[in-house]
Amino acid sequence: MARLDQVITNIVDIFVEYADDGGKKRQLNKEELKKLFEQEIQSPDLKDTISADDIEEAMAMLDKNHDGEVNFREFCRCVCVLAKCYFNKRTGKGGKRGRGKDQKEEEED
Ligand SMILES: [Ca+2]
Repeated sequence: MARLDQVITNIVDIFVEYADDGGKKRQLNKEELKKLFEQEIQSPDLKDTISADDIEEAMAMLDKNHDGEVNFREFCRCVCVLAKCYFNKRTGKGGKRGRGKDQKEEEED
């Protein structure tokens, strides 16, 4: 598989695997989100952006429609935030951004 094929397949597979673990299907509740972060994010820089250690903050940041769960669309935003974090690190752009629930979502650089 090509690299982008792998990325997309992984994003969907990870979401479905954790979302269907228990509770409502196709939605990540707080416990599932915490488990996902703990097991699927190891890089210190990414952990610094979104972490299982402060699951309340992460949930508040991701749960845009305030239903207490993270749907696939909200999960994709999460992946996007993490990707931007790594992009900024790799290109030396930005700094400590992408934290907190006050972050503007569709921010353009
Ligand atoms: Ca939600």
